[in-house]
Order: sequence, then structure tokens, then C-alpha cells
Amino acid sequence: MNNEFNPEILNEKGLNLQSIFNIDELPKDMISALTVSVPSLSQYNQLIVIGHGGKTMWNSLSSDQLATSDPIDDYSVSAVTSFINNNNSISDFKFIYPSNTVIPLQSLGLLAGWHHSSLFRIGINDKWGSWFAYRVVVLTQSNFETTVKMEGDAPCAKCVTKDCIKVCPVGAVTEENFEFEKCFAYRKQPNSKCIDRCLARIICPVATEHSYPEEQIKYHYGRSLQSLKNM
Ligand code: B12
Repeated sequence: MNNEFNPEILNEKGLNLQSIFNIDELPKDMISALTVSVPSLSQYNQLIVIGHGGKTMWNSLSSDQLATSDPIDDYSVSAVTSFINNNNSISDFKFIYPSNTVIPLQSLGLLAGWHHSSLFRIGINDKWGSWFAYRVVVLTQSNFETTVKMEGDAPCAKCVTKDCIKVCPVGAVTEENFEFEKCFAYRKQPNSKCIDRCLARIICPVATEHSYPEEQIKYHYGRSLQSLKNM
């Protein structure tokens, strides 16, 4: 018999996307990729991907006033740790994201039904638009019912206006591919319009009601610009 997952604690913290997989039912290439990063994978039977969609996480995080060097990671790990401590049916667990190794988050999102490719490269779906991200991946010894894949078509396939292509100042967004070098080089210029935002992501008409608050957009793009400058 399956145990109850009871995600209320996570939902309240804005970690409102959860997808539970049985590890032995994951595609072979996913298991191979995970085994490279996590040699102890076989000690666990389920994998849970947790994400945030929309504004709730940021609003809750701000009120918690976390002033660490990685506030979102710390907040997410702390919330998931409370969740696990309150759930008697998890007998063992291991966080594999956030971590220093690359976990194929968007490929897991594809299996969960959260991820469809967008022309501006970030994953997108009908419900949340591109306003979601992956916050925690945890391996567990547990017996939860697995999550049904989120339904929905790839939003960009039915988009007629393709405003994301028109608005990108350097033509990095095209029908065929996303030109990373153009995007990243322009973002680093002092007078760039993309220092603290992505105009293509903002103009996208999908699920705009979930777009992040201005402060959150600036935060993420400020951090990512710093990473680009450090490369
Ligand atoms: C490295 C990385 C970056 C680097 C990329 C630089 C580089 N060349 O290495 C930096 C720090 C710049 C970055 C920035 C951003 N990233 Co990023 N990034 C990642 C990360 C950790 C690993 C990707 C990787 O190396 N994959 C392995 C290689 C082999 O596969 P790949 O798909 O070809 O990877 C390349 C691209 O993914 C690209 N890249 C990564 N993120 C982004 C975002 C955009 C918009 C673009 C154009 C490219 C890009 O860089 C990778 C290496 O070249 C992933 C998380 C993950 N584990 O997947 C998040 C991830 C892809 N990023 C994400 C996001 C949201 C962003 C930002 C928009 C900022 C933010 N957090 O809101 C920015 C904006 C980018 C821009 N337009 O400037 C999200 C996407 C969520 C979604 N809905 O799909 C992810 C999944 C993280 C998460 N926790 O959810 N990122």
C-alpha cells in the first residue's frame, strides 16, 4: 500500500511542484546519467523532483529574511528537510540537488511534463509559462504513489506572434536555435538592456499571471550575470 505524500508544508513555502518517480522505472539513459553523479543511487527506490512555480516562493523567502550566500538553495533544502522530518514514511534520503555535480534537471522536467523547449531556451509549460525552476532533487526510501505526468502541449508550437524573436536586441532567439554566445556577450556589455532581465522571457504571453515579481527577476538575472562575468 502507498503512503501519503502530504505536500502541504512544501506548497505553503511555494515549493509547489512535486513529481515522484520510481527509480527503476526511469529511462535507462536517465539512470546512467544519474549513476555517474550519484554512485549510491541504487540504495534508494524513489526520486522526488521539487520545484517552484510562480510568485509564492519568493514572497515567502523574502519574509524569512535569509541572508546567506545561497538563500534560495538554503531555503529550499531547509523546507524539504522539514517536510521529510514530518513524514514518517521516508526511512532514508539523500539530496542530490542543489549540489556541485550537474543533475539533468530539464530532462527530469521533461519526464514530469513540466518542461517543453522554448525559443529562449528556458523550459516552458502551459500552466506556469517559463516562471518555474527546479529547487531540490532528493532520493528516498519510500513508498509514495508516483506522480502522473503533467499534461499539456508545447506552448511555443502554437504561438503565432513569436514576439520573443522580435524583442531580443541581438537576435539570439531564432526559430532554429538559441545563440548562447550572442546572448551572453551582450548581457555583459555595460549598456545592455538585458543586464537584469531577459526581454524575450518577459514578453512571452504564456501564463503571465505567474511571472516573477520585479525584485525576483533582478535577483536571478543579477546572479546569472555575475556567473557569466566570472567564467
Ligand atoms: C550552468 C547553468 C547556467 C549558466 C550558463 C553558462 C554556461 N555556459 O555554463 C548561467 C549561470 C549563465 C545560467 C544562467 C541562467 N540560468 Co541556468 N543553469 C545552469 C545549470 C546549472 C547547468 C546547465 C548545464 O551545464 N547543463 C549541462 C549541459 C551539457 O547541457 P546544456 O543544456 O547544453 O547546458 C547549457 C545551457 O543550459 C546553458 N544555460 C543554462 N541556463 C540557461 C538559461 C538560459 C536562458 C540560457 C539561454 C542558457 C542557459 O548553459 C549550459 C552550459 O553551456 C542548469 C541546471 C541543470 N542542472 O540543468 C541551470 C538552468 C538551466 N538555468 C536556469 C535558469 C532559469 C537560468 C537563468 C534564467 C537565471 C535564473 N536562475 O532565473 C539564467 C539566464 C541565462 C541568460 N540568458 O543569461 C533554469 C531553467 C529553468 C527552466 N524553467 O527550465 C535551470 C534548469 C536551473 C534551475 N534550478 O531550474 N545558467
